Amino acid sequence: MPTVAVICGSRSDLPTLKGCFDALDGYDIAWEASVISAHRQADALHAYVAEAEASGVQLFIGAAGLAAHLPGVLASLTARPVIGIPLDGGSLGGADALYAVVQMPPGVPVATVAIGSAGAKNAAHLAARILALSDPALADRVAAFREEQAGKAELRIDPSA
Ligand code: RP5
Repeated sequence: MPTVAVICGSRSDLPTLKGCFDALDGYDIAWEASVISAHRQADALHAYVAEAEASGVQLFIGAAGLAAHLPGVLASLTARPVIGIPLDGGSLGGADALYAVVQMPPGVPVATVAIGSAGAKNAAHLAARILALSDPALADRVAAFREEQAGKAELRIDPSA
C-alpha cells in the first residue's frame, strides 16, 4: 500500500522525477506514480485522488510544467498534504510553472519546491520529514541522511599541509 502518491501531468515529466523516486526509495517510503493531466484528464484525476485516499495514501506530490495546475487541483481535492514540483519544460524555463504552483489562494496550500530536478529530489525529502513526524523509524532515516549529507559536504583545508 503506497504512503505517497506522485502524480505528473505528462509522460514527458517522468525523467525529471527520477530523483524523487530514488530519494523516496532511499527512505524506504512506499510510493506509486501516475501520469494524470489536470487539464486533459480532469475526471480521472478526481477519481484517482478519492481512490488513493481510500487506499491509505497520506501525502501527494504533484509535478507539472507550463500552466501547472495539477498540484493546486490536488490540493483542492484532498485535505492531505500536497507538495508541488514546478517543472521546466516550457519556453519560460519553469518560471511559468513556479508561479502557477506557488501562488495558491489562502486555504488551499501547496508546499512548493524548487523548479525541476532539484525540486523533485526535495519533494521526496520534504515528504520524508512530514511523514517522520508520526513514524520514529523514518525519523531515524531522515537523521541518518542528514548526517551523511553533512559528512559529504565537509571540507577542511590545512594550510600547513
Ligand atoms: C504539462 O504540460 C505537463 O506536466 C508537462 O510538463 C507539459 C507538457 O506536456 P506534454 O505536451 O509533453 O504532454 O501539463
